[in-house]
Amino acid sequence: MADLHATEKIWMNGEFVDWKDATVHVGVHGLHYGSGVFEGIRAYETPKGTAIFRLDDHLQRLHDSARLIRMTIPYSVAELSKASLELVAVNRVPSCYVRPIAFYGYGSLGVPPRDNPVYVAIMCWPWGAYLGEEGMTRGVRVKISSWVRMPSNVVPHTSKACGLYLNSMLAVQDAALGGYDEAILLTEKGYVADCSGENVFVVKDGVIYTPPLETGILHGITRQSLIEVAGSLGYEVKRENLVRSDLYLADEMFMTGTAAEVTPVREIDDYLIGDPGPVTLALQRAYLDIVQGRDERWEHWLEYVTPVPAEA
Ligand code: PPE
Repeated sequence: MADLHATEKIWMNGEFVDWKDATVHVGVHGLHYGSGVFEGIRAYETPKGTAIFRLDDHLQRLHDSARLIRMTIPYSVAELSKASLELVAVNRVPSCYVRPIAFYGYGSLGVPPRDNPVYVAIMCWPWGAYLGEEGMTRGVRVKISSWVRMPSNVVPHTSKACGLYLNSMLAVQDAALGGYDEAILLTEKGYVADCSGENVFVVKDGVIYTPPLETGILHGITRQSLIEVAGSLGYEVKRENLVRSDLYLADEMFMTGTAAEVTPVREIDDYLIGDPGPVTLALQRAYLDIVQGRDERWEHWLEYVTPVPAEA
């Protein structure tokens, strides 16, 4: 997990403000009720300069997340895309994490938002390996949580909504207290959903499995990318419901997410999976090659930042 390393500017409601000035009142609706939506995007250093991975797909998901909670974001995908690219440029960070957020602001309190404006901000800051450098090479230890993933008829889990992350927070805090790196949440029926901040994949007898979207998981953009990339490398990928024994008996297991990229899992509930296996390593390498601009077949997923000249 990352400490916030301040960069120079934050884009807030249409303008660039200094990092320290990007503040809100304690009466904002989003703070009281978690009524916001957010995204996590990464920008990478490539041979042709800094590029943001699947920027418009993330911003479209932000709009979809908002629609699911009946919120209208007052900036289009194109406007937010331009703002994100400019933000990374003005902050002069070669690689970073980009965090757009939209939430109900100051106006009235009480559960239904009324005259609350929708505030929109985009931050970016350097963020290294989500679960540590060692996790990326050796694999992490994960634990199935006793907290169940919120079912889609309680809140739409396909919305990357702020309030939903209490569910993830409880799960990952419990896992950390038990000495594990990350938590896996199951659905009420006992199917594998996702981790606190990643989607789950296992490999068994050469076939790759991942839970289907009907499970009520976040429609991960890394997940979706990896499914396509794995297919192009000749692997069979099945979207199937998994139960906990499928994880314990897996030949290989890994997690995907913007922050976590492709992180191997070496142990689940103290069942040893082992060192990252050949499929995991091949997909991790393929993903890093793509996001870092070393594989031109997937260039269409990269949006290049136009550098701003250094001030005289
Ligand atoms: N499931 C959850 C619950 C989730 O939060 C994420 C992203 C994913 C799956 C993977 O989605 P995608 O990034 O589109 O492949 N989690 C963000 C968490 C960051 C945070 O801790 O804050 C992320 O990876 O940006």
